[in-house]
Amino acid sequence: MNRREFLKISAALGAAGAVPTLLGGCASKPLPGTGRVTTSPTVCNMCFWQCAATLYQEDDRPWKVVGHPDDPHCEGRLCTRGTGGIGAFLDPDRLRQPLLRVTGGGGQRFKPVSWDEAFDFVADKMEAIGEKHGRDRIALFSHGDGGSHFSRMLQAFGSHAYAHPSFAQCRGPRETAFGLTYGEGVGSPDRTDMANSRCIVLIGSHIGENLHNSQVQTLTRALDQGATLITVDPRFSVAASKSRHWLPIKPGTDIALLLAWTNVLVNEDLYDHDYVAQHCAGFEQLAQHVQPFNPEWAYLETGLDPASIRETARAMAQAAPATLVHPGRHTTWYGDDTQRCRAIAILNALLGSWGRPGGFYIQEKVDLPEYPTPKPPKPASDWKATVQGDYPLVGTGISNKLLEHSVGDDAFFKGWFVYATNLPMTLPGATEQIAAAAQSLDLMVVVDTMPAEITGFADVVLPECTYLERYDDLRNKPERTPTLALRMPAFGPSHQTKPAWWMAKGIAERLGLGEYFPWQDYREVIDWQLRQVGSSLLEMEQRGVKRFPRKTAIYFEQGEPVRFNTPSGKIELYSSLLADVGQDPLPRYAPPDRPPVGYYHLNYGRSPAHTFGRTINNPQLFELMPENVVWVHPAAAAKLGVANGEYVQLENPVGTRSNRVRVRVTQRIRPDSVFMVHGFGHTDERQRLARGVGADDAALMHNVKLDPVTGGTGMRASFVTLVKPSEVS
Ligand SMILES: Nc1nc2c(c(=O)[nH]1)N[C@H]1C(S)=C(S)[C@@H](COP(=O)(O)OP(=O)(O)OC[C@H]3O[C@@H](n4cnc5c(=O)[nH]c(N)nc54)[C@H](O)[C@@H]3O)O[C@H]1N2
Ligand SMILES: Nc1nc2c(c(=O)[nH]1)N[C@H]1C(S)=C(S)[C@@H](COP(=O)(O)OP(=O)(O)OC[C@H]3O[C@@H](n4cnc5c(=O)[nH]c(N)nc54)[C@H](O)[C@@H]3O)O[C@H]1N2
Ligand code: SF4
Ligand SMILES: [Mo]
Repeated sequence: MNRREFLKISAALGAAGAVPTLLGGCASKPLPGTGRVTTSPTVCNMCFWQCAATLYQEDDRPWKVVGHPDDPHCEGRLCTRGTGGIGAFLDPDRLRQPLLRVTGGGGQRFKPVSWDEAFDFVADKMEAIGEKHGRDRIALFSHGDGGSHFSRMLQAFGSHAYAHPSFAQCRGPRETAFGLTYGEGVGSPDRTDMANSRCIVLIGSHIGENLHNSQVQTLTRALDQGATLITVDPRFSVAASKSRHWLPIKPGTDIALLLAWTNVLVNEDLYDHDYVAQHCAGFEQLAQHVQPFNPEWAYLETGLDPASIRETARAMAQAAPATLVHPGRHTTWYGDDTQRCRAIAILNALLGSWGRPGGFYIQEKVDLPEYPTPKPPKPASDWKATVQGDYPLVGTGISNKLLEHSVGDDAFFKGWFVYATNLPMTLPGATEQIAAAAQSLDLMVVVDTMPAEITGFADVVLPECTYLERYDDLRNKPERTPTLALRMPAFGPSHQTKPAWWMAKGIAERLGLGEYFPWQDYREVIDWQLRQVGSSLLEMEQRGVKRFPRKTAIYFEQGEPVRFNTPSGKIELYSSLLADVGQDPLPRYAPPDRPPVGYYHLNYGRSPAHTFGRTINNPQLFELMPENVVWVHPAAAAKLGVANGEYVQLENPVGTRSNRVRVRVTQRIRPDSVFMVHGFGHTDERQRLARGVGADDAALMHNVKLDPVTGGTGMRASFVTLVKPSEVS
C-alpha cells in the first residue's frame, strides 16, 4: 500500500477566484505617493544575496520595495526580482493554512487543520521515530533563513543531520577547493574585489543573467573603469557580449584550459615570484605537472585557438595582482568540479590575487553573540560517518546523500523536515527517489510559502508567512564592511500563516524542549543581540542597516607574514589533504562524456527575471517572463527541422520528455548544445500561473556525475534531443 501518494493540494484548499494577472489596475487609483506613506525595513528574500530594503506602504496598501542606500549588498538598488517582492506577498496561490494528509474514502487527501493539531501530529510522530529507531534519525533539508530554527529544534531533539542544496547542488566544490588551497572558502556574498579589478575572468559565471546585485554593479563599475573582461562560456552570454575576449569553450573542458593557462604563466615566467615564494607551497610540483599541457594540447580538448589562450594568459598577468579569476558560484557541473575549482584557486595564487586589491579581499562580519540557550544533547551516533563517510573532507550535509539514506525500510533516516527548498526541481533527476523516500519515511514535514512540488509528498504542510510579514535572524554576513540588517514585518501574517521561529518553538514545546526557545517573541532575541553590540531593536527598526568599523585589514599588509589555515600554513598549490584521501593533489583533466548522435549537451542558467522555480508564479515576475525557451543553434535547428518560435519537447536518452517549450534559434549557442533557464515546468496545479509553462531541466538530468571530493551532483553531463512539433504530445 502507498504510504504516501503524490498529492496536489486541492483547489478547494487555496484561494478561489480568477487566475492572477496584472497586480491591481491603474484605472481610478490616486497617484502613488499622494496618500499616507509609511515605511519599514526588510531584507529581500527573493534570492539569497539578501539585499537590505525599505518597504513602502500607502494608506496601508503595499506600494513598492526599494534598496537601502547604506547596504553593501545592493548599494541602494534592488534587482528586477527584488522589486517583485510584493508579488510574493500578494500571490493568491500562497499556502494559507496547515494541511494534514489523511487517508479514507479510497484515497488520500490534504485536510486543513489547526496549528495545534498539526504540531501534535508532528510531535507524536517524532517521539515514535525516537522510540523505534533513535532520536538521531530525522534529517533537515533547508535553504532559507528560517532553517536555523528547525535546526535548533531538531538538535535539541537529538537529530543533527542538516543539508542545504546550496552545497551539493551549488557552491560545495568551490568552497571545498578554496578551503583546501587557502584554508578558507569564498563565502557569500563572494569576497571578490571586482570594483578594483583591472582584469576579470569569468568561467561560466554568467553575471548579468546571474543577477546577484552588488556583484553586477561592481562588474559594471570595473568595466566602466576599463577593466579587461575575459569570458569562457560555450554560450554567448550577456557577460560574453561585454567582453574583450570570448572563449566559446567545448562544454566540460575547462580544466584543460586552466592547465594551459597555468602552463603559460609558468613557462613564460609570468607568475608573481614574490607572492609565490612568500605564501605558496608546492610550486615545483605544479610547474612540473603542467608541462605537458600547453595551449596546443588544450586546443584539441577545448577547441580554443592556442594564440588566444596565450594572449588571455598574458592579459591576466599584465593586470596582476588586480586580476580576478572569478571562482564561480554554481559549480556542480561535470563531476570534476572540485578539481576545476582548485585549478581556478591555483591560477589566482600564481597571479597573487588572494588578499590583494582587485582580487579577493578579506571578509569580516559583526561579532554578534548568540542568544544564550542550553547546549543540545550529544547525538546518539555520527550520522556523517554513516551517510557520507566516503567524503571525509566535507563538513556539511550532502543533500543527495541524505536522500539516498532515506529510501528503503533499512534506511538510516525515518523523518524529514524540508524548509524552503523544492527538492524535486532542485536535486537533479531525483523525483523518483524522492517518491521512494516518501514511501519509506515515517514522517515528512514541509514548510513552504507556496504549494511547491515537494509539498505533494508531505504528511504535514506548514505554511510560512512571506518575508514581508516576519522577523528573521539579523543579517550578519562576512563582507567588506561589517554590517547588520533587519528584516521586520510590514504586515501581520496573512491567512493562518506563521513565521518559522514560531513553528519550531511550538513543536519544541510539545516535545518538552521549550527551554531551547526561552523567549515569547523572536523580537526579544534580536533586541538582546543588538544590545550586545551597542544597538537595539528600536534603533534598527528605524534605520534598517547599521555599519560597524572593521577590526582587521581588508588586504594583506605588504611584507607581513600570513598563516593560512592549511596543514602547511601556506597556500597549497599541491594539496596535501587531497593526497591524504587518495584524490589528485594537482588538478587532472579527463575529457567529459560527449552526446550520443542526435543529442545535445543540456545547458542551463538563470534569467534576470526569476530565481529558480520560486518566483515563476509571482504575478509581477511572471508577467516579465512567463515561460522559458530553448536556445538552439541554426545548424542544429536545420538538422532537427525545427524553426524559431515553434514548440517542441525535449527528450533525454532514457526517454524522459519535458513539457512543450518554445524554440529560439540563435547563433549565441554552440551547435553541440542547447540552453534553457532553470525553474520552469512546474507541475503542481495550485501554482496557477506557473503550472505547465516551460520545461524543467532537473527532470531531464539522467547522467548525474558525482564529484568524488564533495559528493556534489555534476548536472551538466546530460543530453537531450528535440522532438519535432508534429510529434509533440
Ligand atoms: N537572476 C538570477 N540570479 C541568480 C540566481 C537566480 O535564480 N536568478 N541564482 C543564484 C545562485 S543560487 C547561483 S548559484 C548563481 C549561479 O550563477 P553562476 O555561478 O553564474 O552559474 P554558472 O553555472 O557558472 O553559469 C551558467 C553559465 O555557464 C555556462 N556554461 C555551461 N557549461 C559550461 C562549461 O562547460 N564551461 C563553461 N566555462 N561555461 C559553461 C552557461 O552557458 C551559462 O552561461 O546565480 C545566482 N544568481
Ligand atoms: N536543474 C537544476 N537544478 C538546480 C539548479 C539549476 O540551475 N538547475 N541550481 C542549483 C542551485 S545553484 C541552487 S542554490 C539550488 C536552489 O534550490 P532551492 O533552494 O530548492 O530553490 P527553489 O527551487 O526555488 O525552492 C525554494 C522553495 O522555497 C520556497 N520559499 C520561498 N520563500 C520562502 C519562505 O520565505 N519561507 C519558506 N518556508 N519557503 C519559501 C519556494 O516556494 C520554493 O518551494 O538549486 C540547485 N538545483
Ligand atoms: S539580488 Fe535581487 S532578488 Fe537577490 S536579494 Fe538582492 S534584490 Fe533581492
Ligand atoms: Mo546556487
